[in-house]
Amino acid sequence: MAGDGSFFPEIQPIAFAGPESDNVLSYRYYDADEVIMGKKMRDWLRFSVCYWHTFRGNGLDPFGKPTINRPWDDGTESLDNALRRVRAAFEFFQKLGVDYYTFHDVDVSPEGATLQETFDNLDKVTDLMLELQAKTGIKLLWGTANLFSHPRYMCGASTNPDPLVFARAAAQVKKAIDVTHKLGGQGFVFWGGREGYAHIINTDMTREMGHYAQMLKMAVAYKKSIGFSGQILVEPKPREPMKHQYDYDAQTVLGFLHQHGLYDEVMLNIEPNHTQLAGHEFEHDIILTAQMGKLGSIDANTGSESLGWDTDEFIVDHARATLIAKAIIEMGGFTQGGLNFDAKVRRESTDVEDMFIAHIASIDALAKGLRNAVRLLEHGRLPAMLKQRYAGFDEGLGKQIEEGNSSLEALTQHCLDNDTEPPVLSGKQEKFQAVFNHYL
Ligand code: XLS
Ligand code: NI
Ligand code: NI
Repeated sequence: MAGDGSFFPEIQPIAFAGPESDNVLSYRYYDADEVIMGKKMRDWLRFSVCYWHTFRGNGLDPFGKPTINRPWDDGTESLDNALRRVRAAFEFFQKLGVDYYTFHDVDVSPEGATLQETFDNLDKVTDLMLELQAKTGIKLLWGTANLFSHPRYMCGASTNPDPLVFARAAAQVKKAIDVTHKLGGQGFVFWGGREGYAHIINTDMTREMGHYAQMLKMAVAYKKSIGFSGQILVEPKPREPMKHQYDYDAQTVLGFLHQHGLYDEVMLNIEPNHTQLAGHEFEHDIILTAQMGKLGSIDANTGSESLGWDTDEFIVDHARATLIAKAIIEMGGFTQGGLNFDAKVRRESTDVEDMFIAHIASIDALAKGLRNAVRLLEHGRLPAMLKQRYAGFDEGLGKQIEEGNSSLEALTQHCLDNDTEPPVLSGKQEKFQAVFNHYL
């Protein structure tokens, strides 16, 4: 084990035990090295544990104090505590059997009295992370800079009205890209929690968005200058903490990237709980970006229909997991992204084993989703039904429209020459839903 195996003495490495297993500390559907549709399950799903919830979450909520105390964490911001936490984290990743993890700079290492001291701390902690990566084979999916917790960022980081705050954010981004590169990370995420506003009356939106685009351009330029080959990602979210956030949803971000000439440089990291907050259904932004070739990675979580905030719950629903897996397979799998559990145990789930059970249950749901999606796609019935629905665009008049070879005049003439109402074609939603359920 990564450390001396002493952080989780009660937990054995989690193994595949098959669908009949009633052991919640085993996998029923996730058999990492099993090849399905030409790829190992681990390579289709590329599971990742996030550091912030799983190793820094303590159950604090706006109404109550922390509920969760971990035996390896003494609650201080000392370097020793940070280093011990890293050892616990790697043992957790290893026992769970995931290949990847993600982190913010401030999750892993304490901020110092000066910027230089903060950088030095991060160097020391990432040295240990690099050592444990080499020892365990666990890899960094992506890194990021936390540009939202510190009070200096209360009015935004890249969109702050004060250029000195922008500069400070830039320094933090540069360092976070440096350590991500050092650790061989496959991506770098921008989640703009404070990039938005609390009231429009004191906000110049177009200036702020322009500044944000400049930050992304600097990151792209810097990435190229140091030979960092990971993807730069933006993670949309419509609100929380700000009342309005600029990266509202996937379509908004894609339009923003286009506007600023960043479309080909930046991918999207989609979190379904954020998609739900934007008023869409869970799967909407994943399917949209997957089809457009812009789905870089997924923050695998879900919200509660009855709650209006980012509850970051683990996905356990097989239908939803199947929709995600289908989108991943249809885009040919991830290249540098994965399924990152940006999810937390409930504040009432205070046992150490709950950390394992939560991840195992979600890994298994997504693995079941993958198996379902493979059957659905290999069987071909649902894809054929979908293709049939649009068959009119495969030939003749439809093809001319789709390929841009028609005009209002030509179509008017066509309608006058064939002056009858188009036939009524059923949308067949219930049939599609019924067939989809065959594969769950
Ligand atoms: C918060 C975000 C955050 C990002 C990383 O809602 O999901 O956790 O994934 O900064
Ligand atoms: Ni996220
Ligand atoms: Ni979130």
